[in-house]
Amino acid sequence: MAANGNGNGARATGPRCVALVGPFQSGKTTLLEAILARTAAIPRQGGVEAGNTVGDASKEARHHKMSVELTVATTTCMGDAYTFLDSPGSVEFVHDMRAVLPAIDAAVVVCELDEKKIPQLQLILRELEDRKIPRILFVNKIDKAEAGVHDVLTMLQPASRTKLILRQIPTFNGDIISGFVDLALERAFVYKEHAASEVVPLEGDAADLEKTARFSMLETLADHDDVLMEQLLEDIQPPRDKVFDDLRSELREGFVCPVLMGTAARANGVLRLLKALRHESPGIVETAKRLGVKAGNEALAYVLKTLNTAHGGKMSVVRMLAGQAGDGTTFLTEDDEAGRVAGVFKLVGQTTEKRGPAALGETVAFAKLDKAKTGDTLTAGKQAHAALVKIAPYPPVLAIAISAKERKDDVKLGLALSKLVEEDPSITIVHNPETHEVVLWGQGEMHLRVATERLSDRFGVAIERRTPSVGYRETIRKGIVQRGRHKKQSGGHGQYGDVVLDIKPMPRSSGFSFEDKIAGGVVPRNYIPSVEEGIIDALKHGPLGFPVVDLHVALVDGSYHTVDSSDMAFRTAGRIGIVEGLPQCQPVLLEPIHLVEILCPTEATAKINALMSGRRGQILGFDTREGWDGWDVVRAKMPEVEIGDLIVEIRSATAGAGTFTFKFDHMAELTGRTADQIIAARRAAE
Ligand SMILES: Nc1nc2c(ncn2[C@@H]2O[C@H](COP(=O)(O)OP(=O)(O)O)[C@@H](O)[C@H]2O)c(=O)[nH]1
Ligand SMILES: [Mg+2]
Repeated sequence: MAANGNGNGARATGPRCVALVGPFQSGKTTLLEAILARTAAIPRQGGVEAGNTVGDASKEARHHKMSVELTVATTTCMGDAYTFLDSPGSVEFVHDMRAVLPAIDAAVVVCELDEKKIPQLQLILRELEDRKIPRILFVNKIDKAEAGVHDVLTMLQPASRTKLILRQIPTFNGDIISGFVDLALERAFVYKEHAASEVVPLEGDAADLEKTARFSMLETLADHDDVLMEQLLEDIQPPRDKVFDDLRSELREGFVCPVLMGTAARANGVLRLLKALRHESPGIVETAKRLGVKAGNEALAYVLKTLNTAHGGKMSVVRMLAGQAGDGTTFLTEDDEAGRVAGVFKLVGQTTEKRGPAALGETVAFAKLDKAKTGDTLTAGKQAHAALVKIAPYPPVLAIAISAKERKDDVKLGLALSKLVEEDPSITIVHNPETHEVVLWGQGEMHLRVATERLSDRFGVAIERRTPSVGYRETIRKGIVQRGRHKKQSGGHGQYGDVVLDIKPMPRSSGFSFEDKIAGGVVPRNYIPSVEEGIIDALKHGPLGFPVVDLHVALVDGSYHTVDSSDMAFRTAGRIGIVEGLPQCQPVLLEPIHLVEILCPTEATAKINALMSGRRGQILGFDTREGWDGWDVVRAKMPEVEIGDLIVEIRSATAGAGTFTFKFDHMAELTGRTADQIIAARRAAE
């Protein structure tokens, strides 16, 4: 138990690292802007609409008017250095957020009073809860909030497994929220645009509301503090310092999640938020403890983000978890050399400023750590520290096939792709040996679009993109005995090979098997492997245009010529046997069917079921999602081709919160119009 107010000691000191997280469009980038302006890191607060924020300054972010990657900005607030990490809220870029979580002291979860965004908020809070990261909710856009004060917790609590406590209540001027009462300070404030709020007397209705709200805040705190509980029962007013101590220790212990509010766009409520961070959030000492870092002299750092700039320079944004490091420090990753630091920088978005060595707790960029990747644990010295945490990216859900527009860029593309993955491990690259496609797997449409934009903007490779091929196959429905004869007599040496093949269909997923049934040496033994090779070669491309599977071929008869027969000739004979035989075997298309599991908020389950049925899905059933109130799991079998852009529709049916995984299940025969179209398209492409 925390208890008694002195459980966690005084306020943390030293440099902090705080992530701004939350649903898409909740105002994180705007809040960062307000914080930077408030702390004089920038002269004036820019806006997302105006396209002049520190957060969304990359070419891709400006272009799409949304955050598409992590922004790092360091500022000074009341004498302490604070690095804020503005994380993209879109689920497609969520790995940028997840990757920083291990190294932060606390998260500010920016949210709105909007029912539709609750599932997304829930997803983010889950992640923070699971990783035991202290978090403060900042209810933004309070200028537009329609829900009454009393609705705040009713609406938000279902998203949080940790008890929320309302730290502030709004005050009104008519219908408009004009300020707030801080329940711990017991002080009323009136918002001033882009300036500190003004203290006003706490009186009238506000004073009554404050009493009730404060009491319920204290009641929640008392759940983990027996002394406070007794004071409340005996109607004793707890001293203000005691309340602050409890707020601090219970936040750090993960017993509560305080809720503050404001309007980032006008910098309202921002100073209070900064003060809450200053007084209540933990610092590097607690964070290192959370991560199990053994305090030593050796420098230890965690890579929050990797960036390859257009000019070829590489930057690793790190948080120092132990010791200090600067120019010339050589680092190891968990399993390799990371490189030697050549330049230490302070970051404010796109602006970099050269600085001295980085001390414990600071968040800086190191230049030239050639092999460091996002998520790596870096150690100076001879003995590499084990990886502190490895956050596996979510499995990718959408793919595109890409190629360099110009052949000469092929090698450059290869290099650029490996840098892309180093920066963003939620991208996977798969080479399809059958189709020679390079397939880029990612977290959604925008994610893949931004990835290809980066390939051209940052790495200078223009890209062409296509829908990746589906792994169709074909098989046969009936058998045949077919002769394959290759005979050429064109002066000099001729060519002669002659085989008889017994071709038979086999059950699904038996692949291909070959059998030698030659008796009496009618085909000499040394030529038989060549016959098999010829067959295998022909099966790569069946009569419908796809690889042929699930058949058995026996070599039953044949003949040879003492002079003209050769490996080559028998190879060709084997090929001819297949090419001439298969069209008579009722070839049929096979399509891959996957087992799909969709996770969605319950209110979307019916929509999801309809969506799956509409895409030739066979629903296997649905269940409540274990450990997740208000969520379901839908299971279905579905053709691969229908899964192609499934994520786009799942997200639109679930306000971005739903997701799915899939796993190959079986190949199924496909006939009729759909099959005809696929075969025709294949022919047209050849
Ligand atoms: N009314 C109002 N709008 C805001 C506020 N904060 C942000 N916005 C707007 O909300 C939208 C999303 O903001 P942004 O900071 O990009 O959200 P992010 O996706 O969380 O980074 C933008 O159009 C902002 O101008 C606020 O406090 N009040
Ligand atoms: Mg943003």
